Amino acid sequence: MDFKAEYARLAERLAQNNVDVEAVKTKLKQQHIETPSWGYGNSGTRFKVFAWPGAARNIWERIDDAAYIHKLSGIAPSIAIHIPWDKVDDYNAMQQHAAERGIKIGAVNPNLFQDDRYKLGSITHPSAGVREEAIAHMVECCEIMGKVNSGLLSLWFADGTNYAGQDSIRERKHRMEDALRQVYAHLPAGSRMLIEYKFFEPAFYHTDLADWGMSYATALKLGPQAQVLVDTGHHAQGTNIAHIVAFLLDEGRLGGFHLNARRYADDDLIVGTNNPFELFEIYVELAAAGDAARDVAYMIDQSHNIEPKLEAMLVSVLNCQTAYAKALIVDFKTLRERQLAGDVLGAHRVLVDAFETDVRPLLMQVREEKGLPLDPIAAYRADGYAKKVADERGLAVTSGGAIG
Ligand code: PSV
Ligand code: MN
Repeated sequence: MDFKAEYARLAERLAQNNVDVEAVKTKLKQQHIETPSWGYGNSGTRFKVFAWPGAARNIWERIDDAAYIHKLSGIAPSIAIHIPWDKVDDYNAMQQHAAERGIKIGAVNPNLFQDDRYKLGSITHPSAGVREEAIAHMVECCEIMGKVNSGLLSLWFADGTNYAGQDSIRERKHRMEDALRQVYAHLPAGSRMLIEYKFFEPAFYHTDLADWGMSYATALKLGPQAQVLVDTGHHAQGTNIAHIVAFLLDEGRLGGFHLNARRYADDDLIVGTNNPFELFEIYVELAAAGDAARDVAYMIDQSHNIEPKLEAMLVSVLNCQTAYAKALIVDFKTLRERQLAGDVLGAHRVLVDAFETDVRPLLMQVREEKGLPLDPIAAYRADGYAKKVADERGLAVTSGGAIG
């Protein structure tokens, strides 16, 4: 495609629509999507994990893969880690390995759901001994944050109950608050605690942090370093996530995202595949919030089952770029005028116009200015990296299922 001519036409049209194209390009160049270490290894459903040739086998290979996605996309300069999946003896070496490849270690995620002792919960467990072990693990993660220079402790709890009467919901709430208060005191200076919610699974009667309101109330009690993490897959069907995003942004408590496309439950599909308009709506709220959205962290949280790992991650990152670009080119001036005039469909039309705009020439222009491949997916497909890692790493033996 002769993108230069198309870009010139698009830039002209955007300028007529009250869009500062240079400012849009600057924002696109600063976009930052974090990829998860666990998205590079073999993972799938609880029924079956299909091994992928070349899937990363350890944190060093996961960092290599994350750096490769950053090299192609230019907007994925950090990798989230999950402890103990990514536990190492030498965290300096981990940070160094990442730095040499041009990326950083991002959010540190404690794992409070895979140990036998957590059958009845982690920090809400009826036994004080189990709760103490869970707290100690989170404190260990705060220490790791210091070692890898991470500013985010990202928390998700599988805690909840399966039957009415199984445990006291209110007491569990108090246990949760007590534990988080203790962990909060160990956060490195200037860092943040992100509190993720999920309305079901693996507990099905009640989940201790079931929705954004519960995470928000908890964050308010803890202090300004505690914020809410919105995992797009963790809502009931039909929930308006853009509304939650707008509300939390306005309250200064939107800490970050786990991005994915939810079809029925949780987080297993590539963000922006079946939900491009939903993703756009979310980015419109972020773009409209301007500086108030400055510190929001964007992280992919997906577990690919049948997709090639690297290409899936690249598509995920690029889908976020496309959605952000479309949000940035919204004619916010006309939108506001139409909103104030009560022009319901006229206002809606402004968003639809932006959503229907082909932003590929704009993204190519941005990539060219950043010295990146104009079409990262074509570059990936033409490149030998996937074949090289498949030859080197081979096909790992997998077990029956895994969390995702
Ligand atoms: C839980 O479903 C979740 O979304 C949490 O963020 C976990 O840390 C992640 O998936 C990985 O299992
Ligand atoms: Mn998540």
